[in-house]
Amino acid sequence: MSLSSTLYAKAQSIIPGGVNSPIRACKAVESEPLFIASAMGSKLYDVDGRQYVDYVMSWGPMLLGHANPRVHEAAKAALDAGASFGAPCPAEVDLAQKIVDLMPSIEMVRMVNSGTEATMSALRLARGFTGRDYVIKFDGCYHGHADAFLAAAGSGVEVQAAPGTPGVPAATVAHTIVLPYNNLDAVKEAFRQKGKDIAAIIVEPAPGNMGLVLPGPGYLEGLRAVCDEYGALLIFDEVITGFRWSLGGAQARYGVRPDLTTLGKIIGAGFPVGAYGGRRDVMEKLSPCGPVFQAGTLSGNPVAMAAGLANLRELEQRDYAALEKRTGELAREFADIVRSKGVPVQLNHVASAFTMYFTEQPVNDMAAARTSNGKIYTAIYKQMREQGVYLASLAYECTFTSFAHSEADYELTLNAARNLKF
Ligand code: KE4
Repeated sequence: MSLSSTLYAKAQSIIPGGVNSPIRACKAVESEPLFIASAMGSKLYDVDGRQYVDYVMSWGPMLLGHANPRVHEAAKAALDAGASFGAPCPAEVDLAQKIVDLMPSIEMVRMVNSGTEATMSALRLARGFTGRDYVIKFDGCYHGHADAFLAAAGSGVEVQAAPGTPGVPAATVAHTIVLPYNNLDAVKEAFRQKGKDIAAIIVEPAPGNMGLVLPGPGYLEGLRAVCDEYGALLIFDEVITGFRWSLGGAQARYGVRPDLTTLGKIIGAGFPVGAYGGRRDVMEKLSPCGPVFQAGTLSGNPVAMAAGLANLRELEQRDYAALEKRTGELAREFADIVRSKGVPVQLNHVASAFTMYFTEQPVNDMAAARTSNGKIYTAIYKQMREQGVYLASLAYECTFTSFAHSEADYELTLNAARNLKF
């Protein structure tokens, strides 16, 4: 019995499902989780000493690769000065300044401890600023596990959502409107029905939680325009896309300016950091300068701030265009290999993220993503992991490369793909 299996058996007796986040249980791909001992660059090393080329990269944070020396040096130096002060520290100001410099739509920013906290707080702020209760989100977009976002699309006519999980009262999602992504008419209709009561639209500008889906031509611009028309706020959830789509995130790449942006993952370089920021007039509604309450014991943690700042400073030196080009080549070759085995593949790729869907139809929303053959994905996941390639344990996630992935990694990956059997 492998040490991973032994640990998993023990973990399941004292941690629900043996994991601290459900996706890590690998249930969707009919596998047991691997327990990881260490990570370096593009590699993971499990407790049984096996090496994997990692395309999960901690679900997004590790764009530089694991254990980047500059990031670790900064975190260790900060740790030696003390783990948490419960008071402001210079590193919070430095990281805030770096975020403001890199994302001009963010005039002010508040640090929190996760993407969930960031989106939950941004929604409260939008509601407090506008005095309105409704929020529009999109089917297949994930904004963390705050109750208001755990909503399933309502019936076709009634825009009101239903709870997406037990434990969320219907009342909590009564003001959540769930619409199909990439469908501007649906958004305009919702605003025709509820326009003056809608506080915000929250959207992953290019969703990564359906797998990767790209905004159609004019879609994000259309969301911007309808928010302006009705006085609602546009919130870009850039927890995945922030600093990955470009140094300025998806908003810089697509040229659409949100009113608020939520961030996470990369800004913490693997440490627990989230953030939300945007228009000064909106952010100044936040306590203590305004009436909207939000707080957090470890927000702006000095070690996490130091790591995040070192991460962004390092990323400023990196060649995003080259990584995008190389990632596209890998993705296209991987897809061609799978197609050569008789499997239909739709490939969506941007920057250092891609997703293959095993379906005949293009995938530009969750309904299309659901037509992808899950059994094919599970077969690929299992066979690639057997050959030392670590893919996302859920089909509706992105495959992430990093600045640490090498030609040898890509060659190993494609050789493993050539061995796939369906
Ligand atoms: P966290 O609370 O997990 O830090 O962030 C929530 C979140 C918010 N917004 C977007 C666009 C996100 O993708 C996420 C979290 N992403 C998932 C994977 N796609 C986290 C993985 C997990 O839950 O373990």
